[in-house]
Amino acid sequence: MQQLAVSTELDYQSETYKDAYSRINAIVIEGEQEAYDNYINLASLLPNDKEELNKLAKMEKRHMKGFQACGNNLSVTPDMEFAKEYFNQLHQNFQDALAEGKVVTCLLIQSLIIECFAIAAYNIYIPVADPFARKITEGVVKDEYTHLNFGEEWLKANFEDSKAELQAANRQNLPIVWKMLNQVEQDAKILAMEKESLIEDFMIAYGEALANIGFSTGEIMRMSAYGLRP
Ligand code: Y39
Ligand code: FE
Ligand code: FE
Ligand code: FE
Repeated sequence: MQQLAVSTELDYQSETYKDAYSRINAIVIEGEQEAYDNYINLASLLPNDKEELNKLAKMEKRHMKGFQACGNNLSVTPDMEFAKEYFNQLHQNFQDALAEGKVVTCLLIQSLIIECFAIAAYNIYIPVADPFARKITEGVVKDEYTHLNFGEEWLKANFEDSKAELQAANRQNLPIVWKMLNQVEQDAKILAMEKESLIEDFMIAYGEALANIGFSTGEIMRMSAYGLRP
């Protein structure tokens, strides 16, 4: 599926664009803030990787500031209340796993699912973003691959012990991502981001991650379509 470069047809100053941006921009800002919190919390579960995880957390904080600047640049006030609600379920599931010391579930939620969601969203956004936001997002998406890689490497090194928990956590959390995508479909479309492209890019990134960790093709097919209702 190809996304045409329609950026020249977009009016970044129109009320329609700015209204949709107030929610998408807020989601991204809230997501980056939650990613920061999640890596700080992961550092407490994984003392051996504390330094690395604190570094990833710092990157997320920088991303958040970058996206706040993107909203500012368009004179958009992000709807943070909407965004907090938007992340509520994934947030709760991460907190529950954290309280039980379930590091594998925490890694699946943040370093696989949320990072792949970010990678898909940012790659689809870059060609249609305003020039200021495009530059910021190009820098950010490179970091997200580093974050995804951290999760992949850790889970690969602990694959046999993690496998069952990964499958359970996938079952619990992947349907939430599809629901989240459906929730922003209309706003994303106004920004010239098609849901089908987002799903496709997510599936590619997530499937590759599961393969790198050690899952078979059959397992990946079952896992990545779980809860998908287009
Ligand atoms: O690791 C990260 O930086 C992830 C927090 C950021 C997630 C961003 C979520 C983007 C969803 C946007 C949906 C637009 C259609
Ligand atoms: Fe296509
Ligand atoms: Fe980030
Ligand atoms: Fe990240």
